[in-house]
Parts: sequence; structure tokens; C-alpha cells
Amino acid sequence: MLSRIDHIGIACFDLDKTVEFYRSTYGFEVFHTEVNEEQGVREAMLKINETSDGGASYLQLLEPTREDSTVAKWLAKNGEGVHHIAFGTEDVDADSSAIRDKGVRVLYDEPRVGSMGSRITFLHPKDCGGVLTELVTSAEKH
Ligand code: V0V
Ligand code: CO
Repeated sequence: MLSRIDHIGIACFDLDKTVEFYRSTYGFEVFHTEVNEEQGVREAMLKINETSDGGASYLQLLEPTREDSTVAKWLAKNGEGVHHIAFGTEDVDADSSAIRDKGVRVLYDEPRVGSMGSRITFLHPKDCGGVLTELVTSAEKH
């Protein structure tokens, strides 16, 4: 069951500058940073609030690490802005296969490694009203 907004992914050209904007404007602090080479991103997670399912909601600030990455391609076309939304679930495998059965394209056969050791997959934006949608099971749930 999808039980929270896990994060909103925001694409930017300069991660350090964007982190500073969120810190100085809103007071949000960096909770975690990492590089995900498979996805071609350097990211900062800003924890916004905890959620009733025992998880949390974050902003995920994303800077591309290479020009052929999905985020670099998206930035070249659209400029900076909201790139995806992610719903949290205890069982990304069950939820993604149930959603696939409804005719929505799930981009990966098996979930891949996401932020903070999570398991993630994506739904095609063209099947989701123009919204790139991610499903996440956080590390402590698998
Ligand atoms: C592309 N499109 C989007 C979009 N990206 N629409 C809404 N939001 C987006 N972010 C539209 C695009 O405008 C095109 O529409 C169409 O989809 C095909 O796009 P494209 O530019 O030709 O690009 P593709 O097809 O090569 O790649 C699009 C997909 C790709 C969605 C397949 O971005 C992908 O595999 N994304 C999943 C992985 C990802 O995004 N990783 C970065 C975050 P028109 O022009 O044809 O109408 S990593 C992350 O979140 C992590 C690690 C985490 O949370 O832990
Ligand atoms: Co994400």
C-alpha cells in the first residue's frame, strides 16, 4: 500500500547552491547526501516531516553527474524544477506489479538501489498524466 509521499525530486544544475537556497529560505537542513552512479545523480535529501506509517517525507535535490543521465537530459530540455514524485510503500515489488497489471509501464523489471539503501522503481510519465512517478521501499522495510 502506498502510504506517504516519500519525496519530491527537484532537478538542479548546482546542488550546493540549491541546498543553500533551501537552507537560507526555509531553514531545511541536509539529512543525507550521496552519489548514485547507476542513476547518474548527486543528491541531497532534506527531511521535511515524519509520517504516520513510520517513514518520512523529503525533498530530494538532484544534480546530474554525467551528460547522458536522465536528469541531465531533462534539465537540458526543461531547465530546473520538479522532476518526479515518489510514493513510499512497505512493498515496492507487490505495489509495482499491481500497478503494472493496470496497464501502467513500470520502467524496471526489478527494483534498483535508491537513496539511503532504499529499493526504487519508476512509472512512465506518459502513463501517469505527465508525472514521472517513483515507488520507494526504505531500507529498514526490506
Ligand atoms: C521525460 N518526460 C517526462 C520526464 N522525463 N515527463 C515528466 N517528468 C519527467 N521527469 C517525458 C518527455 O518530456 C517526453 O515527452 C517523454 O517523457 C520521453 O522523454 P525523453 O526526454 O525522450 O526521455 P527518455 O524516454 O529517454 O527517458 C524518460 C524516462 C527516464 C522517464 C524513461 O527519465 C527514466 O528512465 N527515468 C527514471 C530514472 C530517473 O529519472 N532517475 C533520476 C532520479 P514528449 O516530449 O515525448 O511529449 S534518481 C532517484 O530519484 C533516486 C536515486 C532516488 O529517489 O532514490
Ligand atoms: Co527519487
